[in-house]
Amino acid sequence: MNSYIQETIELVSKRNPNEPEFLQAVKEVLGSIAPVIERHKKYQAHAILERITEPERQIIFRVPWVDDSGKVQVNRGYSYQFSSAIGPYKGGLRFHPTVNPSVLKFLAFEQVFKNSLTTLPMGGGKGGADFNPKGKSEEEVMRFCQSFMSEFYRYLGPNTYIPAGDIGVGKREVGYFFGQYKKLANEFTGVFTGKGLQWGGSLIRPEATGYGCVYFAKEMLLTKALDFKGKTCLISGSGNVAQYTVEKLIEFGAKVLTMSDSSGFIYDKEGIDTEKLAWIMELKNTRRGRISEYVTQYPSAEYHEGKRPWAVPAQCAFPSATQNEIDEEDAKTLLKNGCTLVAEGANMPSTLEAIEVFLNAKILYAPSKAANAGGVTTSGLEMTQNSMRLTWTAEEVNARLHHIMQMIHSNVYNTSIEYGQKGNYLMGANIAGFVKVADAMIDQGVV
Ligand code: NDP
Ligand code: 2IT
Repeated sequence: MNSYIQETIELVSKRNPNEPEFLQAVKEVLGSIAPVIERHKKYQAHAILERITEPERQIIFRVPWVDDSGKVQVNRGYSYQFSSAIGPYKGGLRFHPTVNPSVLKFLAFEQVFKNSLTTLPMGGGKGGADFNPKGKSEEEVMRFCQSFMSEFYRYLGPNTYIPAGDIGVGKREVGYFFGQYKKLANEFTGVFTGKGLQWGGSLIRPEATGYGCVYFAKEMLLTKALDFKGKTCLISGSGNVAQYTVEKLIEFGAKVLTMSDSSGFIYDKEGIDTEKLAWIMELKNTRRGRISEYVTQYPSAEYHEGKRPWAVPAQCAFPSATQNEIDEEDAKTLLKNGCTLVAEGANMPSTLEAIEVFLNAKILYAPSKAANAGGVTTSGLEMTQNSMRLTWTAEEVNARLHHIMQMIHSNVYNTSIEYGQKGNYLMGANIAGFVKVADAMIDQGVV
């Protein structure tokens, strides 16, 4: 490995002990950009790697709230403002009991390069709390969001930091955040994305990550003169990203076999069709139920408790739940069963070892920062509409999203060719995302 990269990885490991996810993301990015670091000595001369791996600002705060029984609860809130080299901090908020500095730093770090790929002017950030929304009442969720925002609002602004949703944060939570922000800041500005459609949200933002992931995968198939018709697909997760990935895959003629949640997965041999998907959306978005209920409604399907879907034979996989959900064994199983396309809807769903398996097999492997960039892209389009004080139609937003996903694909693909590894989307995405941010940092001096 290049010695500058090696030294930086050692520095990051020493500086950030006990942060395995963050270190994993740093290794994933730095491990594939050696060709550009060697070609352009300016990046080492300007200490870009040391700077780009250190967040510009990190804030940890107390979030006290009162539960329905009158008991005071305390959670921990975080804000990671990683890079503002090419725009204001932009990225989602995650509410999940596993949230900690390592998880949010990996997400914020990845977001920097993802946002760079979108072609839009957005820096990278991420935030959240170790709060578990599952099983909480509407009132508890609202009180928690308001308490979170009572501190978090200081760091926001339409030109400073514009959050959105992620795991455990959707339309409902963004509504409560926005209401509290508006009250505290006394201004109605486009400070969040993923807002309700009646008050500044963009059409197609809910669909954008899933649709974008399928658009990207379609471009990959096109490089081999293939399409989705009749292709069997595995999807993990059943939240925002998974639902709209399934919707678009059905539209493109694919056969969707699985969906999951953190308790297990369902396998429907006949395929999840539009009607079944509508039932799942109602189950998940309105009733907030478990995916296991699917087999009560559709008894010919199977439910596998405590398992992930990767052992079901299929041609394509769309991990859309969480980080490190595909390990080396899972990757080998997927390949053995004939999988030739993996497009990551979730952030960093494949371990470093699993990625190695995909790259060695030269299958169509789309890393998350390229494949799931459609969500933040459409957030960027929401910001544009808010700034212009107008709203585009669904057709217009969808066309722009589709076009940008095609541009991201060609940028990533052409970069992989430029650096001698045609079809290595990991290298292409990391180099293309890196160069724009690194060059902006050099232009702006040591800040
Ligand atoms: P949601 O909260 O809507 O859904 C998350 C889904 O993943 C649920 O089915 C959930 O199951 C499952 N899940 C969460 N944690 C785990 C876990 N530890 N093990 C197994 N399953 C789990 O989140 P999103 O759909 O928004 O996010 C999914 C992924 O996509 C995340 O990696 C996120 O960072 C990424 N992403 C999201 C974007 C967006 O616009 N929303 C944009 C780009 C990436 P359960 O209900 O049981 O917890
Ligand atoms: O990981 C991500 O890109 C997101 N959760 C969406 C971020 C955003 O600002 O829309």
